[in-house]
Amino acid sequence: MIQYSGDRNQFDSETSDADTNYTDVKVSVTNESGINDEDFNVDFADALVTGLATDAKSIPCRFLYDKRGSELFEHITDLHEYYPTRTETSILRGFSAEFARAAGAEVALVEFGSGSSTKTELLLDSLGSKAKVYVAVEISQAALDAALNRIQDRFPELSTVGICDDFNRGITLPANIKQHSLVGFFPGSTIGNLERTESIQLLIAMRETLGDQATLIVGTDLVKSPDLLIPAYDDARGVTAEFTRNILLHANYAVGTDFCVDAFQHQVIWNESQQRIEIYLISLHEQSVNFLGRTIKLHRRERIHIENSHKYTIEGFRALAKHAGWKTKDIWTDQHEWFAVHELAAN
Ligand code: AVI
Repeated sequence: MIQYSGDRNQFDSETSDADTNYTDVKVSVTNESGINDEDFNVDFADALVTGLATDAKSIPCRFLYDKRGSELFEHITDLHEYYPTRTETSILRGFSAEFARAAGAEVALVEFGSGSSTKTELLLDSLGSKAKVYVAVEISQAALDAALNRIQDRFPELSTVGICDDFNRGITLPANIKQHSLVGFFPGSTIGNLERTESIQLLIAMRETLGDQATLIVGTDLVKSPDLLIPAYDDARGVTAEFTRNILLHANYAVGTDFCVDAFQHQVIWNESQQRIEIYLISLHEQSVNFLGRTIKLHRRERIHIENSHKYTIEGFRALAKHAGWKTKDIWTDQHEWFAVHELAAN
């Protein structure tokens, strides 16, 4: 954790009730970053202190998703070059009727990292009256509220539960949903943004959360030619570049860094041996970044690693799921075999 040299509650300790009328005074407490305490993100600050201190600089990709980042990601999913969303959606359209026929009579659907919950509607549509409860686990409160309002309007009979948390942390489900058949839903190839060992840990945690009788539906992007992969992460209109660079604006806002965003270029690499897309921000010239009393120097062409997006073969992902204690059941894929939807069973 970060050690703060300043006293973050200095204002409180130096001011007494006797000399201040609090009802008339609007107090804005700032810390050493110059940012209001309520906006300051300690977790992000911690990650920047660690990630920028070494030669191999990095910022964790979870910080891509502030309000602007989430909006930009929604744009990415509509881009022609970004095939995963529309491909997975078409697979789910074909698969959901078959899945619903085989599902139990009373289903509780638990979605991890639900975002806008768009794909969920396909499953809920097919499940019809079998769907009793929808639990959405999402780190962004705004995204969670908007999605649950929309789902509730479309499916008025369904009980909805929102859990605003990071699904990587281990989620506790409401006790009363255990009476239903539990179906976990983890679409979008979000699992690809984790390292392989982290993916195994997450799949183990999901099995613990969902219980012995659960089913888990996971979407994974498949290994394919870099001719398709690179443009998917480096589109002609530059939306993905803006999405990546927005992480620096997020840092400026939430931690008080002074990143000059225009001095960084988005770079995408296909790492063949690791079977993953790697995204970096490259410093266009020698520069320094200041925050929390530190100065970080960057050479010309020095890069900051922002994100990995692992691609799996069908067999590779099934082996990983088995390693995490899941039984592998059906797999659905598209005609080009660009994307796969896996059905896993806890028992
Ligand atoms: C959220 N995640 C699955 C996306 C991906 O494809 O790895 C994030 C992304 N980054 C750039 N474009 C999309």
